[in-house]
Amino acid sequence: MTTDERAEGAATPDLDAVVVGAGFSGLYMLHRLRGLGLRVRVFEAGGGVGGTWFWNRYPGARCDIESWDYSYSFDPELDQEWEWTERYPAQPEIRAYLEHVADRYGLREDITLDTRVASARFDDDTGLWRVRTNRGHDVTARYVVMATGCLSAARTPDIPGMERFAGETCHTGRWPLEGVEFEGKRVAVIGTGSSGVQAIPVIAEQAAHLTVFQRTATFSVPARNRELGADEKRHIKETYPDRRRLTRESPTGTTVVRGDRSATEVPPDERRAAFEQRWERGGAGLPAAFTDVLTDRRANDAASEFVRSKIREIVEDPETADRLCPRDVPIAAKRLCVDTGYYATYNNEHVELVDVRAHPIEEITREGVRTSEGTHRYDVIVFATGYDAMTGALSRIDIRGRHGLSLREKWSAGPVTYLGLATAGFPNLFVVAGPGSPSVLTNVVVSIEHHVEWLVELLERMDSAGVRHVEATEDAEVRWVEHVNELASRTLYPEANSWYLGANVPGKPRVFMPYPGGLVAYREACRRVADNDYEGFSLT
Ligand code: N01
Repeated sequence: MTTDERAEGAATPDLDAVVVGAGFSGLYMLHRLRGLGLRVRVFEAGGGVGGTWFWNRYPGARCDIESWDYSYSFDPELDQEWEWTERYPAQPEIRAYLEHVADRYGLREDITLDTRVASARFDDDTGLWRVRTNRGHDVTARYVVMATGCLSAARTPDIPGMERFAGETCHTGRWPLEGVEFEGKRVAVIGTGSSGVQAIPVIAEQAAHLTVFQRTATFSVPARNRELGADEKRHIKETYPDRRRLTRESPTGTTVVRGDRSATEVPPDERRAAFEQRWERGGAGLPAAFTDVLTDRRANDAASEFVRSKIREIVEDPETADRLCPRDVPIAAKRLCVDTGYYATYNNEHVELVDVRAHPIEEITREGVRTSEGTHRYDVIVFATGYDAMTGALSRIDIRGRHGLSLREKWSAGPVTYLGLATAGFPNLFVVAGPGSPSVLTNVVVSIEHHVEWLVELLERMDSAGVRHVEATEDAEVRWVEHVNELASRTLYPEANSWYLGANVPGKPRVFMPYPGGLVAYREACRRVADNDYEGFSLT
Protein backbone atom coordinates (compact mmCIF):
# COMPACT_ATOMS: atom_id res chain seq x y z
CA MET A 1 0.00 0.00 0.00
CA THR A 2 1.44 3.40 -0.93
CA THR A 3 1.39 6.37 1.40
CA ASP A 4 -1.29 7.97 -0.78
CA GLU A 5 -3.42 4.86 -0.68
CA ARG A 6 -3.02 4.74 3.10
CA ALA A 7 -4.07 8.35 3.37
CA GLU A 8 -7.08 7.61 1.18
CA GLY A 9 -7.92 4.59 3.33
CA ALA A 10 -7.71 6.80 6.38
CA ALA A 11 -10.39 9.04 4.92
CA THR A 12 -12.87 6.21 4.53
CA PRO A 13 -13.24 4.22 7.72
CA ASP A 14 -16.20 1.84 8.04
CA LEU A 15 -17.59 4.08 10.77
CA ASP A 16 -16.93 7.45 12.28
CA ALA A 17 -17.16 6.14 15.81
CA VAL A 18 -17.47 2.93 17.75
CA VAL A 19 -19.03 3.26 21.20
CA VAL A 20 -18.49 0.39 23.62
CA GLY A 21 -21.45 -0.10 25.96
CA ALA A 22 -25.12 0.85 25.88
CA GLY A 23 -25.71 2.05 29.42
CA PHE A 24 -26.36 5.65 30.46
CA SER A 25 -23.06 6.74 28.82
CA GLY A 26 -23.28 4.82 25.58
CA LEU A 27 -26.90 5.73 24.86
CA TYR A 28 -26.36 9.43 25.33
CA MET A 29 -23.06 9.33 23.42
CA LEU A 30 -24.78 7.64 20.49
CA HIS A 31 -27.60 10.19 20.53
CA ARG A 32 -25.20 13.14 20.50
CA LEU A 33 -22.76 11.70 17.94
CA ARG A 34 -25.64 11.06 15.60
CA GLY A 35 -26.58 14.69 16.14
CA LEU A 36 -23.19 15.57 14.63
CA GLY A 37 -24.12 13.49 11.59
CA LEU A 38 -21.60 10.75 12.41
CA ARG A 39 -21.99 7.08 11.51
CA VAL A 40 -21.82 5.26 14.83
CA ARG A 41 -22.07 1.67 16.01
CA VAL A 42 -22.54 0.72 19.65
CA PHE A 43 -21.44 -2.74 20.75
CA GLU A 44 -23.06 -3.95 23.94
CA ALA A 45 -22.24 -7.21 25.75
CA GLY A 46 -25.69 -7.48 27.33
CA GLY A 47 -28.82 -8.77 25.65
CA GLY A 48 -30.50 -5.38 26.13
CA VAL A 49 -29.63 -1.76 26.75
CA GLY A 50 -29.04 -0.46 30.27
CA GLY A 51 -25.47 -1.43 31.14
CA THR A 52 -25.22 -1.91 34.88
CA TRP A 53 -29.03 -1.71 35.07
CA PHE A 54 -29.33 -4.55 32.61
CA TRP A 55 -27.17 -6.89 34.68
CA ASN A 56 -27.91 -5.95 38.29
CA ARG A 57 -31.25 -7.74 38.68
CA TYR A 58 -30.57 -9.10 42.14
CA PRO A 59 -33.43 -8.88 44.66
CA GLY A 60 -33.62 -5.43 46.18
CA ALA A 61 -31.49 -3.73 43.49
CA ARG A 62 -32.30 -0.05 43.36
CA CYS A 63 -30.41 3.18 42.97
CA ASP A 64 -29.24 5.04 46.07
CA ILE A 65 -29.67 8.41 44.37
CA GLU A 66 -33.15 9.85 44.16
CA SER A 67 -34.99 9.12 40.93
CA TRP A 68 -35.55 12.77 40.02
CA ASP A 69 -31.78 13.33 40.12
CA TYR A 70 -30.69 10.00 38.64
CA SER A 71 -31.95 10.63 35.12
CA TYR A 72 -30.91 12.47 31.97
CA SER A 73 -31.36 16.22 31.99
CA PHE A 74 -30.63 16.91 28.32
CA ASP A 75 -34.23 17.01 27.16
CA PRO A 76 -36.91 18.85 29.18
CA GLU A 77 -39.59 16.96 27.22
CA LEU A 78 -38.18 13.67 28.49
CA ASP A 79 -38.37 15.03 32.03
CA GLN A 80 -42.04 15.80 31.55
CA GLU A 81 -43.09 12.57 29.86
CA TRP A 82 -41.32 10.06 32.14
CA GLU A 83 -42.88 9.43 35.53
CA TRP A 84 -40.82 7.98 38.39
CA THR A 85 -42.91 6.03 40.86
CA GLU A 86 -40.56 5.84 43.86
CA ARG A 87 -38.09 8.03 45.68
CA TYR A 88 -35.32 5.50 44.96
CA PRO A 89 -35.98 3.77 41.66
CA ALA A 90 -35.74 -0.01 41.54
CA GLN A 91 -33.70 -1.72 38.85
CA PRO A 92 -36.68 -2.67 36.63
CA GLU A 93 -37.84 0.95 36.56
CA ILE A 94 -34.41 2.34 35.62
CA ARG A 95 -34.07 -0.32 32.98
CA ALA A 96 -37.52 0.57 31.61
CA TYR A 97 -36.45 4.23 31.54
CA LEU A 98 -33.34 3.41 29.50
CA GLU A 99 -35.39 1.21 27.16
CA HIS A 100 -37.74 4.15 26.72
CA VAL A 101 -34.80 6.45 25.94
CA ALA A 102 -33.48 3.98 23.36
CA ASP A 103 -36.89 3.91 21.65
CA ARG A 104 -37.73 7.57 21.98
CA TYR A 105 -34.51 8.68 20.27
CA GLY A 106 -34.50 5.79 17.77
CA LEU A 107 -31.18 4.50 19.05
CA ARG A 108 -31.66 0.76 18.67
CA GLU A 109 -30.80 0.52 14.98
CA ASP A 110 -27.21 1.53 15.76
CA ILE A 111 -26.75 -0.84 18.70
CA THR A 112 -25.49 -4.40 18.35
CA LEU A 113 -26.42 -6.41 21.44
CA ASP A 114 -24.95 -9.61 22.86
CA THR A 115 -21.59 -8.55 21.50
CA ARG A 116 -18.45 -7.97 23.48
CA VAL A 117 -15.60 -5.87 22.09
CA ALA A 118 -12.49 -8.03 22.26
CA SER A 119 -9.88 -5.62 20.96
CA ALA A 120 -9.37 -2.07 19.74
CA ARG A 121 -6.12 -1.31 17.97
CA PHE A 122 -4.86 1.95 16.56
CA ASP A 123 -3.32 1.55 13.13
CA ASP A 124 -0.34 3.87 12.84
CA ASP A 125 -0.47 3.76 9.04
CA THR A 126 -4.10 4.68 8.50
CA GLY A 127 -4.61 6.65 11.70
CA LEU A 128 -7.78 4.66 12.32
CA TRP A 129 -8.96 2.31 15.03
CA ARG A 130 -9.72 -1.31 14.22
CA VAL A 131 -12.29 -2.82 16.54
CA ARG A 132 -12.98 -6.53 16.75
CA THR A 133 -15.72 -8.29 18.70
CA ASN A 134 -16.26 -11.78 20.06
CA ARG A 135 -18.82 -12.32 17.29
CA GLY A 136 -16.52 -11.63 14.40
CA HIS A 137 -17.17 -7.95 13.73
CA ASP A 138 -14.06 -6.24 12.41
CA VAL A 139 -14.57 -2.54 11.73
CA THR A 140 -12.45 0.56 11.32
CA ALA A 141 -13.42 3.85 12.92
CA ARG A 142 -11.99 7.27 13.48
CA TYR A 143 -13.02 7.45 17.12
CA VAL A 144 -13.53 4.92 19.87
CA VAL A 145 -15.52 5.86 22.94
CA MET A 146 -15.29 3.56 25.93
CA ALA A 147 -18.67 3.86 27.63
CA THR A 148 -17.92 0.72 29.58
CA GLY A 149 -18.91 1.86 33.07
CA CYS A 150 -16.96 2.04 36.32
CA LEU A 151 -18.61 -0.93 37.99
CA SER A 152 -19.21 -3.41 35.21
CA ALA A 153 -16.34 -5.90 35.50
CA ALA A 154 -17.85 -8.21 38.12
CA ARG A 155 -15.38 -9.99 40.37
CA THR A 156 -15.83 -13.37 42.00
CA PRO A 157 -13.03 -14.10 44.46
CA ASP A 158 -10.67 -16.94 43.82
CA ILE A 159 -11.85 -19.32 46.53
CA PRO A 160 -10.54 -22.87 46.13
CA GLY A 161 -13.12 -25.47 45.16
CA MET A 162 -15.64 -23.17 43.48
CA GLU A 163 -16.17 -25.63 40.62
CA ARG A 164 -17.13 -28.41 43.03
CA PHE A 165 -20.21 -26.73 44.51
CA ALA A 166 -23.31 -28.78 43.64
CA GLY A 167 -25.79 -25.94 44.21
CA GLU A 168 -26.30 -22.67 42.36
CA THR A 169 -23.89 -19.71 42.43
CA CYS A 170 -24.54 -16.20 41.18
CA HIS A 171 -22.91 -12.77 41.27
CA THR A 172 -25.07 -9.72 41.98
CA GLY A 173 -23.56 -7.90 39.00
CA ARG A 174 -24.28 -10.76 36.55
CA TRP A 175 -27.65 -11.85 37.86
CA PRO A 176 -29.25 -14.68 35.84
CA LEU A 177 -31.96 -13.27 33.55
CA GLU A 178 -34.32 -16.05 34.62
CA GLY A 179 -33.92 -15.10 38.30
CA VAL A 180 -32.90 -17.22 41.27
CA GLU A 181 -35.31 -19.17 43.48
CA PHE A 182 -34.62 -18.72 47.22
CA GLU A 183 -37.91 -19.96 48.69
CA GLY A 184 -37.24 -22.61 51.33
CA LYS A 185 -33.53 -22.77 50.51
CA ARG A 186 -30.33 -22.49 52.51
CA VAL A 187 -28.52 -19.47 51.13
CA ALA A 188 -25.10 -17.89 51.66
CA VAL A 189 -24.35 -14.30 50.74
CA ILE A 190 -20.67 -13.35 50.59
CA GLY A 191 -20.08 -9.61 50.75
CA THR A 192 -21.67 -6.70 52.56
CA GLY A 193 -21.14 -3.71 50.24
CA SER A 194 -24.00 -1.78 48.60
CA SER A 195 -25.17 -4.85 46.65
CA GLY A 196 -25.12 -7.25 49.60
CA VAL A 197 -26.79 -4.72 51.88
CA GLN A 198 -29.66 -4.35 49.40
CA ALA A 199 -30.01 -8.04 48.58
CA ILE A 200 -29.72 -9.51 52.10
CA PRO A 201 -33.05 -8.26 53.54
CA VAL A 202 -35.00 -9.42 50.47
CA ILE A 203 -33.30 -12.81 50.27
CA ALA A 204 -33.90 -13.24 54.01
CA GLU A 205 -37.66 -12.89 53.41
CA GLN A 206 -37.59 -15.87 51.07
CA ALA A 207 -34.84 -18.20 52.26
CA ALA A 208 -35.26 -20.89 54.90
CA HIS A 209 -31.83 -20.03 56.24
CA LEU A 210 -29.42 -17.24 55.35
CA THR A 211 -25.77 -16.92 56.30
CA VAL A 212 -24.04 -13.63 55.59
CA PHE A 213 -20.26 -13.88 55.30
CA GLN A 214 -18.89 -10.49 56.29
CA ARG A 215 -15.24 -9.55 55.84
CA THR A 216 -15.50 -5.86 56.67
CA ALA A 217 -18.47 -4.41 58.51
CA THR A 218 -20.12 -1.66 56.52
CA PHE A 219 -21.81 1.62 57.36
CA SER A 220 -25.32 1.79 56.04
CA VAL A 221 -28.07 4.36 56.42
CA PRO A 222 -31.80 3.84 55.85
CA ALA A 223 -33.16 4.74 52.42
CA ARG A 224 -36.67 5.49 53.65
CA ASN A 225 -37.81 4.76 50.16
CA ARG A 226 -41.44 5.54 49.38
CA GLU A 227 -43.85 5.64 46.52
CA LEU A 228 -44.33 9.10 45.07
CA GLY A 229 -47.84 10.47 45.31
CA ALA A 230 -49.57 12.42 42.54
CA ASP A 231 -48.79 15.80 44.13
CA GLU A 232 -45.13 14.99 44.59
CA LYS A 233 -44.84 13.75 41.01
CA ARG A 234 -46.41 16.97 39.77
CA HIS A 235 -44.12 19.05 41.97
CA ILE A 236 -41.02 17.22 40.71
CA LYS A 237 -41.98 17.94 37.12
CA GLU A 238 -42.79 21.57 37.79
CA THR A 239 -39.45 22.11 39.50
CA TYR A 240 -37.24 20.21 37.05
CA PRO A 241 -35.53 23.30 35.57
CA ASP A 242 -34.41 24.36 39.05
CA ARG A 243 -33.47 20.85 40.08
CA ARG A 244 -31.33 20.38 36.97
CA ARG A 245 -29.57 23.67 37.61
CA LEU A 246 -28.92 22.68 41.23
CA THR A 247 -27.46 19.31 40.26
CA ARG A 248 -25.14 21.00 37.78
CA GLU A 249 -24.00 23.45 40.45
CA SER A 250 -23.54 20.79 43.14
CA PRO A 251 -20.20 19.08 43.85
CA THR A 252 -21.93 15.69 43.85
CA GLY A 253 -24.49 16.25 41.10
CA THR A 254 -27.44 15.84 43.45
CA THR A 255 -30.01 18.08 45.11
CA VAL A 256 -28.93 16.89 48.58
CA VAL A 257 -28.68 19.96 50.81
CA ARG A 258 -25.16 20.31 52.19
CA GLY A 259 -24.37 21.65 55.63
CA ASP A 260 -22.08 24.66 55.78
CA ARG A 261 -20.49 24.18 59.23
CA SER A 262 -17.70 22.02 60.57
CA ALA A 263 -18.88 19.13 62.76
CA THR A 264 -16.17 20.02 65.25
CA GLU A 265 -17.46 23.56 65.75
CA VAL A 266 -20.90 22.66 67.03
CA PRO A 267 -21.82 21.29 70.49
CA PRO A 268 -22.31 17.48 70.66
CA ASP A 269 -26.10 17.65 71.10
CA GLU A 270 -26.48 19.91 68.08
CA ARG A 271 -24.23 17.63 66.05
CA ARG A 272 -26.22 14.57 67.01
CA ALA A 273 -29.46 16.36 66.15
CA ALA A 274 -28.12 17.17 62.69
CA PHE A 275 -27.17 13.52 62.07
CA GLU A 276 -30.48 12.38 63.54
CA GLN A 277 -32.41 14.61 61.16
CA ARG A 278 -30.57 13.16 58.17
CA TRP A 279 -30.98 9.60 59.48
CA GLU A 280 -34.73 10.22 59.72
CA ARG A 281 -34.87 11.77 56.28
CA GLY A 282 -33.03 8.74 54.85
CA GLY A 283 -30.52 8.47 52.04
CA ALA A 284 -26.80 8.95 51.59
CA GLY A 285 -26.82 12.62 52.61
CA LEU A 286 -25.86 11.94 56.23
CA PRO A 287 -22.15 12.81 55.89
CA ALA A 288 -23.13 16.04 54.09
CA ALA A 289 -24.62 17.34 57.36
CA PHE A 290 -21.23 18.99 57.91
CA THR A 291 -18.45 20.20 55.66
CA ASP A 292 -15.66 18.07 57.09
CA VAL A 293 -16.87 14.52 57.66
CA LEU A 294 -14.59 13.31 54.88
CA THR A 295 -11.63 15.50 55.71
CA ASP A 296 -11.40 15.70 59.51
CA ARG A 297 -10.94 12.58 61.60
CA ARG A 298 -12.82 14.03 64.60
CA ALA A 299 -15.79 15.00 62.46
CA ASN A 300 -15.73 11.57 60.88
CA ASP A 301 -15.52 9.82 64.24
CA ALA A 302 -18.63 11.69 65.36
CA ALA A 303 -20.59 10.59 62.28
CA SER A 304 -19.23 7.03 62.56
CA GLU A 305 -20.16 6.78 66.23
CA PHE A 306 -23.64 8.09 65.47
CA VAL A 307 -24.26 5.27 62.99
CA ARG A 308 -22.70 2.69 65.33
CA SER A 309 -25.14 3.81 68.03
CA LYS A 310 -28.00 3.21 65.59
CA ILE A 311 -26.71 -0.28 64.78
CA ARG A 312 -26.67 -1.10 68.52
CA GLU A 313 -30.21 0.25 68.88
CA ILE A 314 -31.56 -1.80 65.96
CA VAL A 315 -29.77 -5.14 66.39
CA GLU A 316 -31.08 -7.05 69.40
CA ASP A 317 -28.19 -9.45 69.97
CA PRO A 318 -25.28 -7.37 71.35
CA GLU A 319 -22.63 -9.69 69.90
CA THR A 320 -24.10 -9.51 66.41
CA ALA A 321 -24.48 -5.74 66.76
CA ASP A 322 -20.85 -5.52 67.74
CA ARG A 323 -19.75 -7.53 64.71
CA LEU A 324 -21.83 -5.27 62.46
CA CYS A 325 -20.21 -2.09 63.79
CA PRO A 326 -17.44 -0.88 61.48
CA ARG A 327 -14.37 0.21 63.42
CA ASP A 328 -11.40 0.36 61.12
CA VAL A 329 -13.02 2.36 58.28
CA PRO A 330 -13.92 6.06 58.38
CA ILE A 331 -17.57 6.49 57.42
CA ALA A 332 -18.05 7.32 53.71
CA ALA A 333 -14.37 6.63 52.90
CA LYS A 334 -15.87 3.51 51.36
CA ARG A 335 -19.10 4.13 49.50
CA LEU A 336 -21.81 4.62 52.15
CA CYS A 337 -24.51 1.97 51.77
CA VAL A 338 -28.20 2.82 51.68
CA ASP A 339 -30.56 0.09 52.79
CA THR A 340 -34.08 -0.97 53.58
CA GLY A 341 -34.09 -3.02 56.77
CA TYR A 342 -30.48 -4.24 56.55
CA TYR A 343 -29.47 -4.25 60.21
CA ALA A 344 -32.91 -5.38 61.42
CA THR A 345 -32.60 -8.46 59.19
CA TYR A 346 -30.14 -9.88 61.72
CA ASN A 347 -32.93 -10.00 64.33
CA ASN A 348 -34.41 -12.94 62.42
CA GLU A 349 -33.64 -16.33 63.88
CA HIS A 350 -32.92 -17.86 60.49
CA VAL A 351 -30.27 -15.22 59.62
CA GLU A 352 -26.73 -15.62 60.88
CA LEU A 353 -23.64 -13.46 60.48
CA VAL A 354 -20.20 -15.02 60.06
CA ASP A 355 -17.16 -12.83 60.49
CA VAL A 356 -14.73 -14.14 57.90
CA ARG A 357 -11.82 -12.30 59.44
CA ALA A 358 -12.26 -14.40 62.59
CA HIS A 359 -13.29 -17.52 60.62
CA PRO A 360 -11.81 -17.28 57.11
CA ILE A 361 -13.45 -19.08 54.20
CA GLU A 362 -11.05 -21.91 53.40
CA GLU A 363 -12.82 -23.52 50.49
CA ILE A 364 -16.07 -24.10 48.69
CA THR A 365 -17.02 -27.74 48.87
CA ARG A 366 -19.66 -29.79 47.06
CA GLU A 367 -22.09 -29.05 49.90
CA GLY A 368 -21.29 -25.47 50.74
CA VAL A 369 -18.68 -23.27 52.39
CA ARG A 370 -15.94 -24.49 54.70
CA THR A 371 -14.56 -21.93 57.12
CA SER A 372 -11.94 -22.44 59.82
CA GLU A 373 -14.74 -23.45 62.19
CA GLY A 374 -16.54 -26.03 60.02
CA THR A 375 -18.65 -26.65 56.91
CA HIS A 376 -21.94 -24.81 56.27
CA ARG A 377 -24.36 -26.45 53.80
CA TYR A 378 -26.09 -24.33 51.12
CA ASP A 379 -28.32 -24.62 48.10
CA VAL A 380 -27.31 -21.21 46.73
CA ILE A 381 -24.21 -19.04 47.16
CA VAL A 382 -24.59 -15.39 46.21
CA PHE A 383 -21.42 -13.46 45.51
CA ALA A 384 -21.96 -9.81 46.37
CA THR A 385 -18.22 -9.40 46.07
CA GLY A 386 -18.02 -6.34 43.87
CA TYR A 387 -16.03 -5.30 40.85
CA ASP A 388 -12.65 -4.70 39.35
CA ALA A 389 -13.76 -1.09 39.47
CA MET A 390 -12.94 1.77 37.13
CA THR A 391 -10.22 -0.01 35.13
CA GLY A 392 -11.52 -3.61 34.94
CA ALA A 393 -13.86 -3.11 31.99
CA LEU A 394 -11.06 -1.42 30.04
CA SER A 395 -8.30 -3.87 30.92
CA ARG A 396 -10.48 -6.81 29.89
CA ILE A 397 -10.36 -5.45 26.32
CA ASP A 398 -7.08 -5.65 24.41
CA ILE A 399 -6.63 -1.93 23.72
CA ARG A 400 -3.51 -0.90 21.82
CA GLY A 401 -2.55 2.59 20.86
CA ARG A 402 0.37 4.00 18.88
CA HIS A 403 3.15 1.51 18.06
CA GLY A 404 1.18 -1.33 19.66
CA LEU A 405 1.28 0.24 23.13
CA SER A 406 -0.99 -1.81 25.38
CA LEU A 407 -3.32 0.10 27.72
CA ARG A 408 -3.07 -2.74 30.24
CA GLU A 409 0.71 -2.35 30.33
CA LYS A 410 0.62 1.43 30.33
CA TRP A 411 -1.69 1.32 33.36
CA SER A 412 0.09 -1.52 35.15
CA ALA A 413 1.06 0.83 38.00
CA GLY A 414 -2.41 2.44 38.03
CA PRO A 415 -4.54 4.32 35.51
CA VAL A 416 -3.06 7.47 33.99
CA THR A 417 -5.48 9.82 32.27
CA TYR A 418 -5.91 13.46 31.47
CA LEU A 419 -9.20 14.64 33.00
CA GLY A 420 -10.29 11.01 33.12
CA LEU A 421 -11.15 11.40 29.44
CA ALA A 422 -8.10 10.37 27.46
CA THR A 423 -4.62 8.90 27.81
CA ALA A 424 -1.38 9.64 25.94
CA GLY A 425 -0.49 7.20 23.18
CA PHE A 426 -4.14 6.47 22.39
CA PRO A 427 -5.30 9.12 19.91
CA ASN A 428 -9.04 9.57 19.37
CA LEU A 429 -9.83 7.10 22.17
CA PHE A 430 -12.05 8.55 24.86
CA VAL A 431 -13.37 7.24 28.14
CA VAL A 432 -16.67 8.40 29.61
CA ALA A 433 -16.55 8.74 33.42
CA GLY A 434 -13.11 7.15 33.44
CA PRO A 435 -10.51 6.96 36.21
CA GLY A 436 -9.35 10.48 37.04
CA SER A 437 -12.86 11.92 36.64
CA PRO A 438 -15.43 12.50 39.43
CA SER A 439 -17.72 9.70 38.14
CA VAL A 440 -18.33 7.34 41.07
CA LEU A 441 -18.07 10.09 43.70
CA THR A 442 -21.00 11.88 42.09
CA ASN A 443 -24.40 11.23 40.64
CA VAL A 444 -22.84 9.49 37.68
CA VAL A 445 -25.59 10.48 35.25
CA VAL A 446 -24.68 14.14 35.73
CA SER A 447 -21.00 13.30 35.24
CA ILE A 448 -21.79 11.28 32.14
CA GLU A 449 -23.80 14.07 30.54
CA HIS A 450 -20.99 16.49 31.19
CA HIS A 451 -18.40 14.16 29.62
CA VAL A 452 -20.49 13.41 26.58
CA GLU A 453 -21.23 17.09 25.97
CA TRP A 454 -17.59 18.10 26.46
CA LEU A 455 -16.40 15.39 24.05
CA VAL A 456 -19.03 16.24 21.44
CA GLU A 457 -17.94 19.86 21.52
CA LEU A 458 -14.32 18.73 21.13
CA LEU A 459 -15.17 16.61 18.08
CA GLU A 460 -17.18 19.43 16.55
CA ARG A 461 -14.30 21.84 16.97
CA MET A 462 -11.79 19.28 15.64
CA ASP A 463 -13.91 18.78 12.59
CA SER A 464 -14.29 22.46 11.81
CA ALA A 465 -10.54 23.01 12.29
CA GLY A 466 -9.62 20.03 10.09
CA VAL A 467 -7.95 18.24 13.00
CA ARG A 468 -7.73 14.46 12.53
CA HIS A 469 -6.31 13.32 15.84
CA VAL A 470 -6.57 14.47 19.41
CA GLU A 471 -4.37 12.93 22.07
CA ALA A 472 -3.57 13.75 25.68
CA THR A 473 0.06 14.74 26.21
CA GLU A 474 2.16 12.81 28.71
CA ASP A 475 2.99 15.96 30.56
CA ALA A 476 -0.66 16.91 31.02
CA GLU A 477 -1.71 13.49 32.25
CA VAL A 478 1.16 13.23 34.72
CA ARG A 479 0.15 16.59 36.17
CA TRP A 480 -3.49 15.57 36.30
CA VAL A 481 -2.74 12.33 38.16
CA GLU A 482 -0.59 14.27 40.64
CA HIS A 483 -3.45 16.72 41.12
CA VAL A 484 -5.94 13.89 41.78
CA ASN A 485 -3.56 12.27 44.28
CA GLU A 486 -2.96 15.54 46.00
CA LEU A 487 -6.69 16.16 46.40
CA ALA A 488 -7.22 12.62 47.69
CA SER A 489 -4.44 13.05 50.26
CA ARG A 490 -6.43 15.91 51.81
CA THR A 491 -9.32 13.51 52.51
CA LEU A 492 -9.89 10.37 54.56
CA TYR A 493 -10.51 8.28 51.42
CA PRO A 494 -7.01 6.73 51.38
CA GLU A 495 -7.60 5.32 54.88
CA ALA A 496 -10.11 2.71 53.73
CA ASN A 497 -9.33 -0.41 51.70
CA SER A 498 -11.93 0.44 49.10
CA TRP A 499 -12.44 -0.28 45.45
CA TYR A 500 -11.79 3.46 44.88
CA LEU A 501 -8.16 2.46 45.55
CA GLY A 502 -8.31 -0.93 43.84
CA ALA A 503 -7.76 -2.47 47.29
CA ASN A 504 -10.43 -5.13 46.75
CA VAL A 505 -8.52 -6.79 43.90
CA PRO A 506 -5.42 -8.72 44.94
CA GLY A 507 -2.36 -7.34 43.14
CA LYS A 508 -4.10 -4.22 41.82
CA PRO A 509 -1.93 -1.12 42.38
CA ARG A 510 -3.16 1.01 45.26
CA VAL A 511 -4.01 4.27 43.53
CA PHE A 512 -6.96 6.53 44.29
CA MET A 513 -8.81 6.47 40.98
CA PRO A 514 -11.72 8.94 40.99
CA TYR A 515 -11.25 12.72 41.04
CA PRO A 516 -12.26 13.82 44.56
CA GLY A 517 -12.44 17.59 44.00
CA GLY A 518 -16.15 17.65 43.17
CA LEU A 519 -18.03 18.26 39.96
CA VAL A 520 -17.95 22.05 40.09
CA ALA A 521 -14.14 22.26 40.22
CA TYR A 522 -13.89 19.50 37.66
CA ARG A 523 -16.23 21.22 35.22
CA GLU A 524 -14.18 24.38 35.58
CA ALA A 525 -10.98 22.47 34.86
CA CYS A 526 -12.52 20.97 31.71
CA ARG A 527 -13.89 24.37 30.66
CA ARG A 528 -10.47 25.97 31.05
CA VAL A 529 -8.85 23.27 28.93
CA ALA A 530 -11.39 23.79 26.13
CA ASP A 531 -11.14 27.58 26.33
CA ASN A 532 -7.34 27.38 26.08
CA ASP A 533 -7.47 25.57 22.75
CA TYR A 534 -7.51 22.18 24.42
CA GLU A 535 -4.41 22.78 26.44
CA GLY A 536 -2.79 19.48 27.39
CA PHE A 537 -4.01 17.75 24.23
CA SER A 538 -2.08 17.55 21.01
CA LEU A 539 -4.27 18.23 17.99
CA THR A 540 -2.88 17.09 14.64
O1 N01 B 1 -19.24 -4.29 45.90
P1 N01 B 1 -18.25 -3.80 47.08
P2 N01 B 1 -20.78 -3.97 45.71
N1 N01 B 1 -14.35 -12.95 50.99
O2 N01 B 1 -16.88 -3.93 46.53
C1 N01 B 1 -16.65 -8.51 50.12
C2 N01 B 1 -22.26 0.56 43.48
N2 N01 B 1 -23.56 0.03 43.82
O3 N01 B 1 -21.23 -4.71 44.49
O4 N01 B 1 -14.97 -4.80 52.22
C3 N01 B 1 -15.26 -12.28 51.70
O5 N01 B 1 -18.68 -2.52 47.62
C4 N01 B 1 -16.06 -7.17 50.43
O6 N01 B 1 -15.36 -7.19 51.65
P3 N01 B 1 -14.21 -6.06 51.94
C5 N01 B 1 -21.71 1.36 44.66
O7 N01 B 1 -20.94 2.40 44.17
C6 N01 B 1 -24.55 0.92 44.01
O8 N01 B 1 -21.53 -4.18 46.93
O9 N01 B 1 -13.40 -5.96 50.65
N3 N01 B 1 -15.79 -11.12 51.34
C7 N01 B 1 -17.32 -6.32 50.45
O10 N01 B 1 -18.02 -6.48 51.65
C8 N01 B 1 -20.90 0.32 45.35
O11 N01 B 1 -19.91 0.83 46.21
C9 N01 B 1 -25.78 0.47 44.37
O12 N01 B 1 -13.46 -6.60 53.07
C10 N01 B 1 -15.36 -10.58 50.20
C11 N01 B 1 -18.15 -6.94 49.32
O13 N01 B 1 -17.64 -8.24 49.14
C12 N01 B 1 -20.33 -0.45 44.19
O14 N01 B 1 -21.38 -0.52 43.26
C13 N01 B 1 -26.03 -0.87 44.55
C14 N01 B 1 -14.40 -11.21 49.39
C15 N01 B 1 -18.00 -6.18 48.03
O15 N01 B 1 -18.50 -4.91 48.20
C16 N01 B 1 -19.88 -1.85 44.51
O16 N01 B 1 -20.81 -2.44 45.40
C17 N01 B 1 -25.00 -1.75 44.34
C18 N01 B 1 -13.89 -12.44 49.84
N4 N01 B 1 -12.96 -13.09 49.15
C19 N01 B 1 -23.77 -1.30 43.97
N5 N01 B 1 -14.18 -10.44 48.32
C20 N01 B 1 -26.83 1.45 44.61
O17 N01 B 1 -27.02 2.40 43.88
C21 N01 B 1 -14.97 -9.36 48.45
N6 N01 B 1 -15.68 -9.45 49.58
C22 N01 B 1 -27.60 1.25 45.79
